[in-house]
Amino acid sequence: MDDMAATNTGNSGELDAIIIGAGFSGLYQLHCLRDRLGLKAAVVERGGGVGGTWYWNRYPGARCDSESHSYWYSFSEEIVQEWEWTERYPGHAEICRYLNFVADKLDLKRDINFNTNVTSCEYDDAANRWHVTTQDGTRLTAKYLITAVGCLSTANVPNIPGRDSFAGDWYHTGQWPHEGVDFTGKRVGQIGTGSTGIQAVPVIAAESDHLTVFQRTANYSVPARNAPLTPEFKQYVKDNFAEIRECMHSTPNGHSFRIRDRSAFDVNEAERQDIYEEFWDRGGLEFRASFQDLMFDKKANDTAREFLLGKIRETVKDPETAEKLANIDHPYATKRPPIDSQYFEAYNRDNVALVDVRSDPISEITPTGIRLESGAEHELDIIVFATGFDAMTGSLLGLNITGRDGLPLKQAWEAGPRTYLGLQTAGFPNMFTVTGPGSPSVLCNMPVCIEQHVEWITNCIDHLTSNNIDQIEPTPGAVDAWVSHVNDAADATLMPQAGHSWYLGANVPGKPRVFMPYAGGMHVYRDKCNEIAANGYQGFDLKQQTVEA
Ligand code: NA7
Repeated sequence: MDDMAATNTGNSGELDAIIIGAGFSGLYQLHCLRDRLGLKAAVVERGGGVGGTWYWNRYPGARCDSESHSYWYSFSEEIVQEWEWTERYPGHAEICRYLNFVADKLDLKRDINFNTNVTSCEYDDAANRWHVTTQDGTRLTAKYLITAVGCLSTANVPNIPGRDSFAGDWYHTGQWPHEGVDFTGKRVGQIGTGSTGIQAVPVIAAESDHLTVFQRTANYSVPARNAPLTPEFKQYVKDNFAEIRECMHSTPNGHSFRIRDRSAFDVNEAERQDIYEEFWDRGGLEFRASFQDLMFDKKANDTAREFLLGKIRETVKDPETAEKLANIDHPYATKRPPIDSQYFEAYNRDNVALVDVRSDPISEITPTGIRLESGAEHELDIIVFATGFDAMTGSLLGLNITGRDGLPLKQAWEAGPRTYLGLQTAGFPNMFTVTGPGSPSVLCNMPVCIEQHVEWITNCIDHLTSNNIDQIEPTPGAVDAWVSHVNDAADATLMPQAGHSWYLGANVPGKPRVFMPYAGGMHVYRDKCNEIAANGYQGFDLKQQTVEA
């Protein structure tokens, strides 16, 4: 068991609320329900410690792409003042230390059941209660069920023929062994060049004998320019946190920078290049914010694309490798844009090779390595699957949730997730989802949308309790209208143009293709949620139920 873990077996039986997941969402939700509303609440967590996605994502180079001074809770001035990040982007270990610090400070661990896998969640119509069953057969019962399972927590391991015949070791980046992997003297194959793969390549290249990267879709990347934080910057953050938070709460993506209010065509070609150079030097996700129309106007996006392709060709010395890396088939940032530390530079090393598996797909994994359709064989000792997640819905559907009249969530979402505000699903009374599909979630800096959701849910439960309301659930009409609004918001951007993006579920064979996150902007979404609550929870059915004895 993890050294930071604590197993709590005392939280069983009847509760007011069950929270699933002990990441950023679950921890804050427990604090709000238990310490602000005085409810009896408990968390169920499959990991051996707090951290959620960061508990599992310990692959080489695992680091957050949000800057540390925007990647933390903002609800407590005391926590902001007491905690000190060390680097511009927090690494996975530091994030876990931070979440442990918060959990200890708020005394949360005594109400978390670690190492506990949920096997089913059933709504009991007659009793108006949720029953949550765990792997060891324990049954918890509560009026409210809050899923805080994260958007990127169910690993997608492609079912490539022969996978289990591989004589070496293989790992998925999202299920990385806690003791680490020793790459010394090994021939490593890495499948996947998303945000994770792009972080892992330079680190694995430096640690292994040889690294072969199997690339299906080439990807843009901007240097992260990670560095230790200076004492001056740390002080600046502490002194100006209210202002930083105000920025995070009023921008579409919840980051601590603003999208510049200018079109790519408000400036001439030379000025545009200078601006791109400036943002390239600055590094990080802010590159996307250099002009306001990059996500909406293909021609504007093309200017960023050309700049970024130019950087790949300039960096990568072998022209053939550079062309494979620059052969990008989607507009910039229509898939989640990675940021990196020496990714393209890694291809200049003698021990790194790039294989294009779009033109010559992987046909099978053999005992000794990977074979392509052309018959080419790559001998390997270790395979790293940087192949992403069954994003946004995978972890929710994995909970085996059944709602009113035994309706499985899998059935309700057969054609794709259908929620109201990403918060609730019709037919699943008193079940709330933190950063669910249909909310801004992955299009926003996660702690910002998590805090907004948790606070909204807390205020809602407070409203229900104070008004003796037994049940809340969205009306089917409100769900239909929201789903259609989510689609319209996506269609107003260029994002649906990346046909193989996980935003659309396209990375998992057989998954319905629906644009899942809400692309209308976190600031717009926040206002809508507030307005709906202020109007007596418009679009929700609030019921006083006669509960059978
Ligand atoms: P992503 O972004 O889903 O990337 C997964 C990568 O793996 C991507 O390059 C995929 O290619 C590739 N992939 C997936 N399955 C296969 C198969 N079967 N064969 C070859 N290549 C494959 O996941 P990440 O973990 O990098 O990032 C997820 C999020 O975490 C990220 O966006 C941040 O928000 C944090 P494809 O593009 O599908 O052709």
